[in-house]
Amino acid sequence: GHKSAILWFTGLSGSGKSAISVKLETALHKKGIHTYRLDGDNVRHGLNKNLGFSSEDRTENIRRIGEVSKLMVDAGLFTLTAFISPYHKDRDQVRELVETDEFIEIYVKASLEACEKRDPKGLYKKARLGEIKNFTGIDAPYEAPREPEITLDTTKLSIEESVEVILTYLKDKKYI
Ligand code: GGZ
Repeated sequence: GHKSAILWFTGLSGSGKSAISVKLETALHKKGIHTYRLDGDNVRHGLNKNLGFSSEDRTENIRRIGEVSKLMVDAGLFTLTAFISPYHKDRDQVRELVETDEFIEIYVKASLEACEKRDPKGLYKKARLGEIKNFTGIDAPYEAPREPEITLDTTKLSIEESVEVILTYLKDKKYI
């Protein structure tokens, strides 16, 4: 058996949140653990398609994702969320929705410089040119977690190594 929780990834665009959560999900499936992964593709195009990137909309985006994640944890799923979630207060609000051990904040740490260098979708370039406004790290803030359960420096760790760090945490804390 296992104890379900929200694995809340937070970090800049291009930090590696999605890639790590995808590989972690595969690893959990191999252990027979049921999961659900929430990311921009299945949330911002559906449930939250009326929301943009103003601070108010980001807050509402995270609030809804938090509420959905709570329902999924109640259903016994490991819920993996991969959103920038730039504000302390929004992440802390999700933390408070569930039991203390049901919220695992994972800070996917990479400098703006590193993320901008990766720029897989060319969004930083567009933001620098002013073609995208309110882009996190450029002209919108990112508040790094102060006491995350896990920090992954993706300028030093590979995706696989980051997944191993999380799996070790989950085993040590008897989630899996
Ligand atoms: C940040 C933006 C923006 C702006 C579009 N700022 O690298 P991506 O493309 O795939 O991930 C980013 C994603 C961020 O959405 P989230 O729902 O995670 O954001 S938040 O938690 O702050 O609500 C990026 C793309 O959407 N994107 N415009 N202005 N990222």
